[in-house]
Amino acid sequence: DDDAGRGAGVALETRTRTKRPSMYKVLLLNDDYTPMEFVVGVLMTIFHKNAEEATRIMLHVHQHGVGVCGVFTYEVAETKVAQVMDAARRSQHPLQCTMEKD
Ligand code: TYC
Repeated sequence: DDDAGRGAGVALETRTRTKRPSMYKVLLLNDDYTPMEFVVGVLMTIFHKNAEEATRIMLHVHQHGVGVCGVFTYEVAETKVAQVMDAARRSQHPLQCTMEKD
């Protein structure tokens, strides 16, 4: 006895619902004390920028007060912020880093 095309035992298909994750900008804030070279180092090591791009972002922050280091999913952005804040604290620099929804 076969099923003769009635579909016995075949799981019903369910619709795959995909949704793109919200993205978050990681921002660096200017201050009067953190050395420019330290900020460039942070941008190179934590955000994988080359020396030219890191310098461009650092100078933008220095001149405008705030600048974007990158745009990431929530968990990645949170980790980047924590890594920057930890590096700043360990070096006793007042550098601040935050995130905001894109
Ligand atoms: N303004 C700092 C200085 O003159 C440099 C600096 C740039 C600090 C960017 C923080 O996010 C920053 N040494």
